[in-house]
Amino acid sequence: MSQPLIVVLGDQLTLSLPTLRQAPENAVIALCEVANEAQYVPHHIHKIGVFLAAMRHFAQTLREKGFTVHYSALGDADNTHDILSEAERLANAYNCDHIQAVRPGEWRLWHAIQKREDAALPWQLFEDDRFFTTPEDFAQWAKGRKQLRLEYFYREQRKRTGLLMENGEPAGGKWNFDHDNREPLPETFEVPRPPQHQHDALTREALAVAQQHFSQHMGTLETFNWPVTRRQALVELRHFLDHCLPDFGRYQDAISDTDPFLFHSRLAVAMNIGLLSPREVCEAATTCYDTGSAPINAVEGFIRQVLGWREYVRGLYWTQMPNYKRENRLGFTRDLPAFYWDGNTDMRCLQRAIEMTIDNSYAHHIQRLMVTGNFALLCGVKPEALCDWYLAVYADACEWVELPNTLGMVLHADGGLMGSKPYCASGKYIDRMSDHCQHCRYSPKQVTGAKACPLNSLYWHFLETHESELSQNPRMKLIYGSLARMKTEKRDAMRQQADAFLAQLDTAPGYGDATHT
Ligand code: DLZ
Repeated sequence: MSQPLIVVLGDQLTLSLPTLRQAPENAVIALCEVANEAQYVPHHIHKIGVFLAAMRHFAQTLREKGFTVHYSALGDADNTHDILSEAERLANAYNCDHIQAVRPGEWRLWHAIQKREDAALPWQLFEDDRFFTTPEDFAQWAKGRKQLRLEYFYREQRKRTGLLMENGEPAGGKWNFDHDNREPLPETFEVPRPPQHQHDALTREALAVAQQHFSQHMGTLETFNWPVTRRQALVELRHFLDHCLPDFGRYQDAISDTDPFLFHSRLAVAMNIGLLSPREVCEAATTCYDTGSAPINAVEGFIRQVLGWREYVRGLYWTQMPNYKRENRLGFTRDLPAFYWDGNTDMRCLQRAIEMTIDNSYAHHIQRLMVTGNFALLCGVKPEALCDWYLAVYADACEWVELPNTLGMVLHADGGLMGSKPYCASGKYIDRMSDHCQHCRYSPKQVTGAKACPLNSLYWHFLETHESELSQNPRMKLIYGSLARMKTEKRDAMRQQADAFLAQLDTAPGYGDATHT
């Protein structure tokens, strides 16, 4: 009788997984902790802690449900420390005749499994149906389109799912409430405190293993506070709906010098490893609009992120890989500045975004896009280096979501496939949307001179450097008009200022050293 070994990967911790739904009685379920997955980029220690603790809890849940489970722990003497070979070793040990898995979250693993087609032990891959759309759905939608704009994809998903729809029309009378979602924070404000998740014996054990093997990675486990069970994930969801969602919209783009989470959801970690389903999250949010506990701009902004953006970047990833990862249309060559690993810079916005990242393995999307992302874009950091950094440092970063966001959205390295223009900004933007500048030694009002915010000259330097690729973009015409009207002496001075800054950045200690583990 046929007997499968069913591999459940670290980001597939969902009981309704297709392989588990139809598992025969004799199936052996394998979860494999392997060193390769923690080290192929130097993941933040919280991220490793999340995966190890959540996988251990999920194995326990599966056993309680009556499944036969093999758990390969990092400390096992016979662990091969590679997912595929570990699965094959276990399949042989249990006399299984084939291996089943759900599409992995990374092309790298998917491709490695495809290459095993002719192996003695065949692999059978199932589609991951935990998303609203499949890669095939996205490919169908993308067929024949020159540009793959989120807005049209998102509207189609709203219609298809009926989420935030009223009699076939968008709830609130509009598809998009972005205009209402750009308020900076008031001078004084109170943010909800995130729930504190208790560490039970299994979590403590998993964190001790992470500490034992990966203590040199970014971060310290003293501040670890991520949900690692379904129950804890539901607590996070309830907290977001009750305390954050009502103000999530208006302050969606705001940045604070003191608070890392503001009104953001912290749900991506739980969603991306499978502890929450995007559908239940979206349905819960729309209920808040239906019952009047959250306004339309907040709920629409949130649904746009989960039903729109999250599905869109995943579709893009699967339809564009593997070439997407090699894209570098603006020809960036700079290494990642060393301070991305320790926050040791006197640019306050970058320092705080990186310190918060080190503390929590988290930064909200505007910090990722407009602070660490914008600086890398203006300096021309090579996509590979920046993508690896984002993948390593954020607990929610799986490649399917991280890569398009970093390479396409942040670095505009895909030639505008996903973003109609680069998200470049000067110090003025940071000053408008945050309270960083009042704590900074640089002034956002000055473009040249010792006190000038480096972002200002870098901004114009970026536009000048990439004039041939960007100046014909209709959304950039206005800014290139300003550049053209600028006096030559002013342009020269800005260029010199930016060049001097970039030269000292390149010679800073640790520059170009990629071994920050
Ligand atoms: C990120 C991560 C880590 C740190 N460790 C493991 C692991 O030990 N076992 C595992 O199955 N997955 C791990 N992951 C997640 C993987 O790197 C990868 O993102 C997914 O397996 C792709 O589906």
